[in-house]
Amino acid sequence: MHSNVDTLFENLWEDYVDITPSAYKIHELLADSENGDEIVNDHVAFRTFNLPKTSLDKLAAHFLALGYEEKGDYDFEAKKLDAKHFEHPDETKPKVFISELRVQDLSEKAQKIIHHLVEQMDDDAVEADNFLYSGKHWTVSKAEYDMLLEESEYAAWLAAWGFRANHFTVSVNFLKKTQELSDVNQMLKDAGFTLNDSGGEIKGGESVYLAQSSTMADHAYVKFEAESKMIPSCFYEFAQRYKMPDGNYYTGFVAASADKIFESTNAKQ
Ligand code: OOG
Ligand code: NI
Repeated sequence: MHSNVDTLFENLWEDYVDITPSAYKIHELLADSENGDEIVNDHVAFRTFNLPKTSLDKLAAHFLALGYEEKGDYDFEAKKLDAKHFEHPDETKPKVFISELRVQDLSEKAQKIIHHLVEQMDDDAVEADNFLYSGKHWTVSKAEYDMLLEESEYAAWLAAWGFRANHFTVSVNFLKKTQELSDVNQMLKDAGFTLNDSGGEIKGGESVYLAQSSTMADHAYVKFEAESKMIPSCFYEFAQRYKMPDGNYYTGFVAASADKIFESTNAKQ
């Protein structure tokens, strides 16, 4: 287990930007870092399979050991996913969103591919300090990736990239240049970034106390069994939180919005 929240997020960030070069450019665009203007990270998200070796709870154990607490849970019927979110008592620490694929709900063929991948993992791999940014623990062929893609974009992404931060999220509330998500989106588009427009560029809004947008994932080379191919890697998200009637900012997630954010790594149009 990691000993320190901040070093964990530093390691996650290094691994993430390696395959998400847009993240650097977006930092430059949104923050004046030379003048000490830092980006505040709202949350980081992880994906996994609901098998014993890789379950959501086993990933979550890394965060619970660092003082995080379980807060909300979410169900994504069509995508066959369950998710939970976690918060740290120190609210300056990023929130964590972990989802897991209900493998048993996929076709026999897809289940067989996924079981074959996870069988290649050591039983206790998930407990390693660096597990959350350790990538994939298996060999996967391009044909297997393509087969998974037919059924579940999520399964295909996870088979190709393994365990790592799927995205970081800029907290729009803490930006200096603007605190409005629509302004951020405009800046991103003016700079040539493609936004995920599934369900509209802005998902949610003041009525659900959370407005979100995201870029479409960068593309990066991934090593398949016999070849390397460019496929969608990771994306960057932007979140604006609103105060609830009790005067506190909403700290949860919104399933209907999250459902669309998942599509930021879609390989098929
Ligand atoms: C997670 C998508 C959901 C959010 O902020 O609602 C999400 C994923 O793509 O793995 O991040
Ligand atoms: Ni997110």
